[in-house]
Amino acid sequence: MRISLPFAVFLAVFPLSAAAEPVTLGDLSLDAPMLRATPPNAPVAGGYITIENRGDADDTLVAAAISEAIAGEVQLHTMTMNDGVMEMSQVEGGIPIPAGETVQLMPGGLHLMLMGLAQPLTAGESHEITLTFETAGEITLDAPVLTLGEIREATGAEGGHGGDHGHGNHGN
Ligand SMILES: [Cu+2]
Repeated sequence: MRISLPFAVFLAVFPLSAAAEPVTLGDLSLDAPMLRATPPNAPVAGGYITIENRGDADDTLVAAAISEAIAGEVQLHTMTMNDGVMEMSQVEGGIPIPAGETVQLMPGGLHLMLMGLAQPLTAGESHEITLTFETAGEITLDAPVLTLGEIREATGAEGGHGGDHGHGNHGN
């Protein structure tokens, strides 16, 4: 019985560690892509990733895509405060990834939004998501589906009202 506890902990932790392996695309380093698990009949789901630009030139995340079996389209969203209410809207012209900077898509901030979900996203699954950058080009990454709690832990996102409110409005 003394052996079983560390082994169980290893099994529980390993999937997250594996998902955290950064991937290089040109001057960009892409880390921890993830999708948010949804309740049944949710029309949308959030997607998150951390993008570091190690180059000397700005780049832009111009598009994201996923299989039609999962969602109709993937939009690039931002959250803004409007009269005390967090609202989300599409980012015009894509998400800038300035030279030398790291841009983190996370709950309550910039995020990918899967629109027209064909099925609920269940924690433990993973789905391929394709990102297109103006300069670095295109890459397809395997993004695990995580619960909001797991995503907040992984991204350091605030557990506050804002992120939940925007997505709850839109997503439930
Ligand atoms: Cu959104």
